[in-house]
Amino acid sequence: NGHSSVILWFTGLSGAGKSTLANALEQQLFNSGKHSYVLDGDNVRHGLNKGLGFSDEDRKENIRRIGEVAKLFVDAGTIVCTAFISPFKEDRNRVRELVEDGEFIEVYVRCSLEACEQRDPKGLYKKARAGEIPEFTGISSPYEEPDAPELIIDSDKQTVEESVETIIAYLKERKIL
Ligand code: GGZ
Repeated sequence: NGHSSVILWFTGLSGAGKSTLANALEQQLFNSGKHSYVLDGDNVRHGLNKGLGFSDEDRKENIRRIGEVAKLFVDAGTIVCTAFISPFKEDRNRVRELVEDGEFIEVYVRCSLEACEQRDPKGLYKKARAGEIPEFTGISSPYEEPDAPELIIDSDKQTVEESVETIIAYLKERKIL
């Protein structure tokens, strides 16, 4: 329905590949002359949301603020890709309601806990299993799968390039690109 700036909201477990995918998409969009911006833990949790931890309450506030910032990007006419676990349905749906119909595109980066745990690029799952990180998503804190995401990317079956192509095709079909 003709919106040119949208929120691509990537959700999924730690290690599922949300940031990797969001950054690869941003690069691909840039190459085709379309400006976008990635919000992820690196530029949000260390700045705006410094001081928030990983309790249910803090995650909720983390997502609320990110949603508000993402809305500002949409207002400014920019495609924004957000890459946060965002484990709670209610919090994601609240962001969906912040913007116009069609402006929130939920991308579920689906990957089994087993595969994420096997990848464990930062050794966090190992620490969580050892009890060194409390409330770790998938281990000791819940992840609620989306009921009706606009897109599902099976990151343990699709390459990053294939996944980016899937998203680009969706955006073209929706006339966003
Ligand atoms: C989950 C944690 C935790 C706990 C630190 N649970 O793989 P990463 O390292 O780079 O991504 C994870 C990131 C999750 O932050 P989010 O802002 O995306 O989470 S949420 O949306 O739930 O607010 C992980 C690291 O932070 N990390 N402790 N306990 N992930």
